[in-house]
Amino acid sequence: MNDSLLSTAPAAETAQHSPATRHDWHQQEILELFELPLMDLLFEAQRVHRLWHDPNKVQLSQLISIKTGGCAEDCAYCSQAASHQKGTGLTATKLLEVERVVAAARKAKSGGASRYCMGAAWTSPKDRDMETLVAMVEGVKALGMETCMTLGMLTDKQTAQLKDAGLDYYNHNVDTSEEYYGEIITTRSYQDRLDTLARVRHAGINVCSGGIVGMGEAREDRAGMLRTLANLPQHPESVPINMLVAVPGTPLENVEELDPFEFVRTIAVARIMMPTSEVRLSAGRQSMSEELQAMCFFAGASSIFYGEQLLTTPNPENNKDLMLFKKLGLSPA
Ligand code: SAM
Ligand code: DTB
Ligand code: SF4
Repeated sequence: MNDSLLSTAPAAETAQHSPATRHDWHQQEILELFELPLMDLLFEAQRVHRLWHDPNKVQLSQLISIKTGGCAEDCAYCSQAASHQKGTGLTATKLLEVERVVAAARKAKSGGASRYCMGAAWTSPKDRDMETLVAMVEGVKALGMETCMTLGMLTDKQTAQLKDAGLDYYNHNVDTSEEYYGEIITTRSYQDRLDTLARVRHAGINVCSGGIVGMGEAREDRAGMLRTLANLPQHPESVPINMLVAVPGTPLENVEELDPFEFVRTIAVARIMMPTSEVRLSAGRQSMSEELQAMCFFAGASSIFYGEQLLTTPNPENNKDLMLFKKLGLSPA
């Protein structure tokens, strides 16, 4: 269906500079999108989605935690902050060996993932770790997979080293609105995050940046987070929208659950505001029904985290996802 439209859709790189991508969003008009009757919002999101994406394809990214726990930051949602580990009981690990990471990537590729995303519980990498990180990027790339890393803040030199190694994407989330940010993280500022994103963009690495919803924030904050992302000089190529995984022992363990329709609305508004980006239905799928996930795809989600583990928490098994894809007529991009 819709083959003629799809075959003429411009490549996402070209589209980034098309008039369809706006960078001057106002809070009020974003809130007006959120307030639309759900059917109108979904219809508009799906219309925009079809201009730039194949509606029946979903990109699969797989995660690995290359260094777990013991993190000096205090992100309230995170199981890996050293200050929450007494409560979460998580065991910290050292940086994994390159061979182990490449072997796990090979397995992810044979399971169907096209991008491998390596995450470390760091404020920022140490220079002494760069050689290992570079070898990981080279090893995973050599398998023919896209590479992504999320390591915290980077210096210019580290960014250049990762670019030279062939890193395709760098993930660094703004997490929430500038206004709500201080309720969630006190150890580094919103501006620190924007600076890292600018550094990654400047180095010519694709940007992956999104955030988390369901952390007790208001709709204004969800709108504000999307405003920050869409008003960057260039939209992030990937926008992960995470539903909070409320990990026991973290300060957010008892936060009130977000209404699932509000989650769908957030995906739809992200799709409308950043039409050419990949919008990723990210953490939280383990506790979502198939129907809710299907609604997220209709709202414009074009990608998921695939594989039975996220970083420290579970994700649906491959078979379960593949069965859902079959029921919905979706296929991996
Ligand atoms: N330490 C690095 C950093 O924070 O930049 C990289 C890894 S960190 C775990 C990557 C992202 O995962 C966070 O920015 C957050 O958006 C997401 N995340 C972490 N814990 C989560 C949770 N419990 N639920 C949903 N998303 C989570
Ligand atoms: C992102 O936005 N979500 C991923 C990835 N980027 C690094 C991480 C989700 C983590 C969920 C909680 C956990 O497994 O620890
Ligand atoms: Fe550390 Fe990243 Fe977790 Fe924050 S989200 S505590 S920076 S691992």
